[in-house]
Amino acid sequence: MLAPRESTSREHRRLDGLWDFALDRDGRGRAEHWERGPLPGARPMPVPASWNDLVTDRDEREHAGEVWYQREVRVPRASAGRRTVLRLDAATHAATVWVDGTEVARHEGGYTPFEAEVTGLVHGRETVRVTVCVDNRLSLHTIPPGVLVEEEGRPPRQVWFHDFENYSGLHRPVWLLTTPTAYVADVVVRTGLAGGAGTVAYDVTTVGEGRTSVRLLDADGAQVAAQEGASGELVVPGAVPWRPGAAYLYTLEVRHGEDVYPLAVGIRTVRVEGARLLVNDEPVELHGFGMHEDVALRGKGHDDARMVRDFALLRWIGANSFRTSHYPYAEEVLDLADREGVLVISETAAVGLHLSLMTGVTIRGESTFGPGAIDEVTQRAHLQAVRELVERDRNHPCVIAWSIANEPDTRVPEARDYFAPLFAEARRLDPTRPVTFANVAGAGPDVCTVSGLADLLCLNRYYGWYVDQGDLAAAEAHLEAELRAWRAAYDKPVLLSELGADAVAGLHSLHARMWSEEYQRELLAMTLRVLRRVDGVIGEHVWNFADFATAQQFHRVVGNRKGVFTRDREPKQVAHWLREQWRGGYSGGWPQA
Ligand code: GCB
Repeated sequence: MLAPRESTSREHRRLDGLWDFALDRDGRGRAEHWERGPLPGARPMPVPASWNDLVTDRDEREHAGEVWYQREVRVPRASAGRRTVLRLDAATHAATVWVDGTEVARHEGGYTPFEAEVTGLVHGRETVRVTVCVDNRLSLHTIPPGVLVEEEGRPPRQVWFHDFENYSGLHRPVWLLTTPTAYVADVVVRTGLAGGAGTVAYDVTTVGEGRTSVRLLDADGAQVAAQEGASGELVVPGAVPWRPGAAYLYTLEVRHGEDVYPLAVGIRTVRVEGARLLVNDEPVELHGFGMHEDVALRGKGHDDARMVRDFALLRWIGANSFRTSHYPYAEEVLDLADREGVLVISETAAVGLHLSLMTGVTIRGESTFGPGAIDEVTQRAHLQAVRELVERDRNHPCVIAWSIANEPDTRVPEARDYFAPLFAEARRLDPTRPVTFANVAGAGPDVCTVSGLADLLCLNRYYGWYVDQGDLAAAEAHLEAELRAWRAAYDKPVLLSELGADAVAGLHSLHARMWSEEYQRELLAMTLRVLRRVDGVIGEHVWNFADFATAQQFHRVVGNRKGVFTRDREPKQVAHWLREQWRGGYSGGWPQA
């Protein structure tokens, strides 16, 4: 689905700001048709934002069920004779949308956009009422999965299998878009580089009568190639490639009839060859983070200020990449990564497909895949999540790989049956990028049934934290042995996609004991030293960029403290050390005192 882009033919209005909000504690809203009139007992709620940390009542914060958003929208005068679309960039986790009481959209999946054409409903109107019902409940059939625990005399309680807060709401912008009635519906580009020339193969989907053409403009706006027709290939002699750390963006101006859609294009290639990851045929190392869209008060609500600070810190510390752990991030984030030359592994929201980790709720003997657990209904939702991710993000030069899931239980043969169609679908939709998943501790090369499907091996490992606790010498030996076992089993690049230690900012220990800032630094130093010794390891994504909110657990100190930065984006001690490694070139030694 095309991201909203203004042009001479497209007018876009962001419907951000305060909406009316009602928390449907008794589940009455649908039966009482709250979409037909003003919401009962409405209070103000900002969009985009999670609602959870903006309410003061603890039971409300824990509410598992539906919440309602509503606002009046002034219909743009310019919409007459044009197509009008209502687009929601993210409603977490499922939503139904009405315009003046008429249902226009339903969507499942909390981190991908959806839209509805509302031309007929806004025609001739000055204002319309938009109502959105958002459901935060997770089940074994949703991505991500969860379980609703219902007990006599208590409100239902949501349990989930992933390690971050189950924030909910309208997390990203809501738009009212107008386009001509004949319009560009989709564009797919694939770029190549050969003998100093760049190629941009394009495929445009259109609706309505009109001529289709494309022009490619360089960063100064000068035309470098042009062609008629809905598909073809542009050749750019002397193309400036998009490189990590040195992004160069062209604009593909796509025209159909009166409609103009501008798409940022970076000309680059990515592929895996043996145990190397190549961008523009040059081997790249990945140094960066698993991140989260998470900040105080807003929760998972997109915030340009947070985003800009996060990218500034990535640059400050010398990181060149991140994984969108554990869900597709806002498109604004990918746009900025395109501009900054940051490499991104884009991940679906399939986190927690491992029922014996994390929760304390026992489901079907804790075997993850099969009837009554993660089954073919879940797999259908997961397939849809893969499709929506690839279809949304495939034109971004920053995206160098697709991650199908985080830490599924891949020790069992059923996992391979479950995952094979998901890998196949990602490759069918995009044969140009490596496909991967983040492998969980315990599913080593001898037992993992899914790694053979991946082009790039992403391993999440916590030697020195969850295992070999406080014993970095043992951790060092065990990590190295495991990495060597992977390399012996597969001729594929290995990325340590998670490593880290919790550190409560301000907690110090001369002897570097667990939870101190010193221990976090020493664990990272040990891990990076091992990584540099093992051939075929292409880098590390430290867990996590910043501290983040989680469910309450005995091993969480008001959230996960593995951040290299605090939740308000200030550095812990380890940040300064990492900066020396990443910006100065890795020394391989222990940090200087
Ligand atoms: C993991 C998960 C991540 C957790 C992290 C931790 O393996 O992928 O979501 O937050 O460990 O800190 O336990």
